[in-house]
Amino acid sequence: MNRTISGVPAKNQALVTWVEDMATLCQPDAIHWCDGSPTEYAHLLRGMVHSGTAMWLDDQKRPNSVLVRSDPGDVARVEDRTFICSPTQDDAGPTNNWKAPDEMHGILDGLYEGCMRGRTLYVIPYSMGPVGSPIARIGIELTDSLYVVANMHTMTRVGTRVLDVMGQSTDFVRGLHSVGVPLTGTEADAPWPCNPTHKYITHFPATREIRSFGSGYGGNALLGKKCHALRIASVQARDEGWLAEHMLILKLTSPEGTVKYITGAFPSACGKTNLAMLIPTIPGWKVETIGDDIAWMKFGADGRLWAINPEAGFFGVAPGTSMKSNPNALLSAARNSIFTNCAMTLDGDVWWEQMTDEEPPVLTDWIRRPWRPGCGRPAANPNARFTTPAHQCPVIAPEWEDPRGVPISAMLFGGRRPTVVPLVCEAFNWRHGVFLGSIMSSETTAAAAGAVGQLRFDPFAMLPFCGYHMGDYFGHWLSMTGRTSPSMMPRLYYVNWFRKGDDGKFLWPGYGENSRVLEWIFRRCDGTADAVDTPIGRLPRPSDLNTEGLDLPRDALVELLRVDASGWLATVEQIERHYARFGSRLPTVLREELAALVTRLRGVSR
Ligand code: GTP
Ligand code: SPV
Ligand code: MN
Repeated sequence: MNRTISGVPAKNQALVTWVEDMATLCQPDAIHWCDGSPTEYAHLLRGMVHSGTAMWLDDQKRPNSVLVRSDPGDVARVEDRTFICSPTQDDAGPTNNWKAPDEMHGILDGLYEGCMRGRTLYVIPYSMGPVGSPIARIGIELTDSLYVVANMHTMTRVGTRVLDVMGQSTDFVRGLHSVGVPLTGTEADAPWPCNPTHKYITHFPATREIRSFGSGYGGNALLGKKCHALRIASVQARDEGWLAEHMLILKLTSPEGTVKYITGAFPSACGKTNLAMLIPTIPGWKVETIGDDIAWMKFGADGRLWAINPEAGFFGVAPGTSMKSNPNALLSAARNSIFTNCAMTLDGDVWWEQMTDEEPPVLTDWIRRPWRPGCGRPAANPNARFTTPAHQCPVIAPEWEDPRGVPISAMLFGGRRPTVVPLVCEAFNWRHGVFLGSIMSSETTAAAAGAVGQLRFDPFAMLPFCGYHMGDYFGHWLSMTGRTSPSMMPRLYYVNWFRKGDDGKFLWPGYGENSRVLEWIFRRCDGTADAVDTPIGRLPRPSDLNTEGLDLPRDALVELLRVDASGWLATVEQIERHYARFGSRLPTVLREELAALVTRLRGVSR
């Protein structure tokens, strides 16, 4: 077939052959090799506007930015259509959907056949992590979605320099993505093409392949993010002795000028972006951002764990982001950004719930309908997002792209827990901390399709992202401490910004006030803050937290730091059922930790 080719094809023989094979299968009209240049990005945006996928925002208010409205049926990750196709079902474990690799390839090949007719196949060479860094990894995404290419430009490092580093190597992750809507006749393309009946987000960890079909949204389609940097990378990390985690990375500087780096695992839409760029309410403290969603961590020669952010941009939750809650996120997205499923103001800017104190009198909502305050529907989709270059963040740390990464002093685990879990709790030691990570649970959010607000276990915030058996994953975490001396390991903390009072309101003000908890953690790492041993871990007393200037009733703080022994005992049965899913692959030390917790709790509640 006569197919136009634009851009500069790679010299890498394995890559060229694979691209040809995939083009033979998908039958695009044209192939474009992405160079990652600003010219290319400008061309992508113009193309999206031309096809009706995107609209320019007002150039004074939001320079070089567009608003994209997706199909209303394609607005979030689809966990029930996500598969880990490891050679055996046991390798995928009980928390992942599984199909045998051959069977899945058979299904997908049927769907991919001719799926790009009438479209262009874009070849995106990308690096997760600074190009050429020893920790960075290369992937190639093939896609027929302009929206995906434009987002990958911001979220990863794309282009010719990646191909240069790659040389003739065959060690790269192969990702194939299609929206699954061939253009066969003369009909106009949909503004947001996606396949209404077939959606598959599939991973083949053994061969480092990703196949995604039918959706164009976020983690379903931007394959560098969850598919590569978490699901495939978690398997590589297991095999090679490192960690690929759903974690923010922040830099915390004390008034004395001492620096510590902290990571935090929170489930989707549970506060990573907010914590990563918070403005402390306590004087003299400073938070700077390294990453807001993913951390890759390896041991350095010094025995410490060093983390890099494999991404180059933020794909941040828009609703709730305001100059009060997270000014740094809003300022990051002031220009050069792609807004997806936000509402639009009359003067050509974006808006979403809680962006401003007063709601605009009239808007166009995310489904292009007129919207007025009080009309009973949200103006923006609850999973509306902004795609923004990380370097635009006013508090991005100067070392955020350091190829060596940053050394980690503490790791946080947290989720949305209206009851039981206190504001903060320090693990007694590494294995107790791994226990806490393994029993993390949180209310579901709009980041994934399905019901919102349902409590589920989400160990290490990795439930939808772990590419292998979760029981083995716990074992991998436990094994980390054997790779260095215990004093080199980060301290582990369970935090909860989301505990609610009897009135159903959050007890803790959150956001910038979370710096008070960060201060305590910082001082614990330095050995200068006190804690009391409780059955669940080490907790600050109210007087151990810096509460100067905090507008919070004393009984609220007492409640936030109360160990609810009967509440914990009431969850033990659920934890046992959660653990039972992992069968013989559950490390015995975790069962021992649970038994020890029960003994300690019974001791106090007697
Ligand atoms: P993903 O990008 O989906 O992985 O999410 P994320 O963890 O980065 O979530 P993000 O920081 O964007 O927060 C999502 C929601 O949590 C927003 O609606 C915030 O308003 C809310 N949120 C964040 N921090 C806090 C907090 O400290 N307290 C309360 N009550 N809400 C918070
Ligand atoms: C998440 O859901 O955790 C996200 C957004 O960070 S997505 O890229 O869609 O996975
Ligand atoms: Mn995420």
